[in-house]
Amino acid sequence: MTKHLDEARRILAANDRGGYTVPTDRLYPFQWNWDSAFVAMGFTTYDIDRAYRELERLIEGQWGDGIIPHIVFHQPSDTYFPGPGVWRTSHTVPTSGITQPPVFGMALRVVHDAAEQASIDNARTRTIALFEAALKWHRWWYAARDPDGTGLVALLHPWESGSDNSPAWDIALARVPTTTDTAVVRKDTGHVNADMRPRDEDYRRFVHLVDIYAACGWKPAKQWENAPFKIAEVQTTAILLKAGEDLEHLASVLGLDQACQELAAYNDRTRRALLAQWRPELSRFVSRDLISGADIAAPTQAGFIPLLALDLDPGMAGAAAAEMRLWSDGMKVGFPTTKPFVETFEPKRYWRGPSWAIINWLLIDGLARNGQADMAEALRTNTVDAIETEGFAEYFDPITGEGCGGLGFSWTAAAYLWLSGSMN
Ligand code: 9WN
Repeated sequence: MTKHLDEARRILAANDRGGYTVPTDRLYPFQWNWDSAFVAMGFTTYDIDRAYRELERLIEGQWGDGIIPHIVFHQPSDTYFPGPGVWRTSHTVPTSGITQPPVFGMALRVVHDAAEQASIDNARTRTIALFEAALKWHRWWYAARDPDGTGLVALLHPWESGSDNSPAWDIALARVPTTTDTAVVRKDTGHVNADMRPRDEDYRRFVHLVDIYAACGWKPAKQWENAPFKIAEVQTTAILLKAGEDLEHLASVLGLDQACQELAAYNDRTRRALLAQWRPELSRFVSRDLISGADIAAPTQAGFIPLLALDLDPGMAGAAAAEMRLWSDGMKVGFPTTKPFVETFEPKRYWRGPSWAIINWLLIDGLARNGQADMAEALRTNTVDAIETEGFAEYFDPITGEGCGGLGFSWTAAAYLWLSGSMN
């Protein structure tokens, strides 16, 4: 184990670009939003100052309206597409114009608690500055991505989910044209096998959406009006709620009473809305396509992520756990991001089946929260074993256990530090 812990720390050091961590060299040469939040939690196991730095560098990319974009282009690099020229945003530190799951608030609580325990200097001041940024971002989520006040937040681009080519988007994305005036010059397939990546057609639709939002001047209200892809999404909403709970807790321990009340109100509404997305006949939660008005029934991991943020009654929790067990049965590495052997399941293609350590991390916490300690522990040891066997791969083929995608991956290292640690 020590050997692997050392290796995990070496990977984070190798991917350090000056206070922020790239997901992996060349394939992802910038700072990614939710990657950095997981990485910050990994850092708390041995370097709390560096954990704070990771979050502080990320908010250098925050815009005046509160969004923390999904990529911060701190330094130029030509090994990734699409770069700043395609995004056409106007922030001083170049950034993309869309966002990613708000794990940030969860990470901030973890970092703050560790700093308090270790009596780190300036912890309160550093936490408060990051807390203000997080609160602004949560306000942005509700204003920009839930203007009707439903309690569920919507994604306008598959990249915002972090699960880019999930089968959950197939129907909605098929409505998005493949036309674009932007030259689509993919770089990813020069680094990893094309069979493991989203398809060319997906990329053309991804870029079409970027074109539309750039033409809206990245103004949230205009984007909302013009978006051809709009999904009220349960994985992101659950993460927003869990992060909202963690921020509410921080506001309370820091004595920020008004913020505490504001967050409690957001959280209460979202809790009710998320719970209403449970479908007993499927034993999981479902997202809604806001363009067609239809439930998204595609069986993906997103349907179980709400366990992270809700306290389900034992009947519901048991049903979700039983369904998860069915999906994991016979898999070498859990938890598959698409239900095995349905038509859309592809065990090596990115978010269409493979197991990801950070998704497992969220599911482990969700299972533990909902009285499924044995299952949580089984998934934790399975994830740790997979990494020890195959290394710090981007993700794993659930059937064979093979490590796939990029190697020396930061969030896999962070997940290992966290999941293998005695502190949890
Ligand atoms: C687009 C960095 C990111 C992750 C996402 C993952 C992948 C980017 C891409 O890599 O997305 O954001 O170009 O494929 O899907 O979850 O944050 O690791």
